[in-house]
Amino acid sequence: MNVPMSATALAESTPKAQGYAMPAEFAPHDACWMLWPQRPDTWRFGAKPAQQAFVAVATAIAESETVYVGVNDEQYENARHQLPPQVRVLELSSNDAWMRDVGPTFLTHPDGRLAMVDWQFNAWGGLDGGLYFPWDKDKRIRTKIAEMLGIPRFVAPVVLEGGAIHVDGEGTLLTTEECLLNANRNPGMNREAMEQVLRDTLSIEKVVWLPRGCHLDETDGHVDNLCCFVAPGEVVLSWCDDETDPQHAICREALQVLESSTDAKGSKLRVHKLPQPGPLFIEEDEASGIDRLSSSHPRRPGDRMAGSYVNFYIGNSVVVMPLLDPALDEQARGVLQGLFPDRRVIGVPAREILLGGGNIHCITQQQPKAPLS
Ligand code: KQY
Repeated sequence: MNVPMSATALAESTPKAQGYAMPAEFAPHDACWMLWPQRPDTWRFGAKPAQQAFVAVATAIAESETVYVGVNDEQYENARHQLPPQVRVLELSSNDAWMRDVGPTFLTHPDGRLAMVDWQFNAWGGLDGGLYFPWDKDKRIRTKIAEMLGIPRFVAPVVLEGGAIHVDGEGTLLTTEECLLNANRNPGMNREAMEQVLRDTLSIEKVVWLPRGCHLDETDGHVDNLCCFVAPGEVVLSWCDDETDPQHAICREALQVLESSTDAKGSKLRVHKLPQPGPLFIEEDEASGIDRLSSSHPRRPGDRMAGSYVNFYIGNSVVVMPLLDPALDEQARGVLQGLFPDRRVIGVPAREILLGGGNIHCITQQQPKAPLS
């Protein structure tokens, strides 16, 4: 019987109807999925410095779970050589390296089964503000992973990237209006219609809508760069004290929403603040190493980058956080260590990842442990 490789459109049957739900990132994992950076219009100097940063991230995560890195064939030997032996390298074509967004949103069933959601993908905005063209290989990644794992794939009718959502695993989802309701993702869709899709797909009950994501975030405000759950009922929010910085108003707005929201269980949310690094700008010598193509987002000297310590990955026994600003790295590490007393917080130099427009959370995707596996 060929059930595992089935693809189901939400109109036929929903994950919720079948008993699946999306677990929180802090629930146990079986593995973490990543991709290998190589395109020279995203990553400077032929992606060599970014590859070193990805190796450091994969190595840190591999301390507590299996890490798979998908690589285009022409980079297979190089990736295999650079990554340590405990990291599993496999051929998996992609247009770039943002597994959070092009990879599966995994679901688990109380009886131990695993499934995934296959969202629509248009490279963060399609031909209206999207980040590159084409994105055909990215679009096939979820199907290929479903085949590899032999799990059902639910095809959702909305454009959504994994970095646009966070869940607490107890019925609450955090997102931004700026991204999910953007005309370049889901034109004409309102909150109610989107909430219905999220309920049916992820089995959540309550959506907390933040108005906007980080200032100048090229993803149109992914929540994973601004705010995330660290435990049920607790979130960490990137925080900027400088009233002259446009990020300040965004943080205040988000804080107001969070402090006046309750989660799916009716409990008030506790908000922890994490300092914002920088502001950080692309340097002349950094931009000079990046190819400028008309088919991709320009990365120019002086452009402000949406740096944030919130863009970290929660592994089974580690938290892997970006190091972005020597003046604040240690303070941010201390905050995170306090929030995750049972995990070791590992800082990885991550400016090279930020130069590509995202960070550690954006390049990783957890595969949860199915409850009875
Ligand atoms: O925020 C994320 N999840 C991904 C950032 C992708 C940036 C593409 N250049």
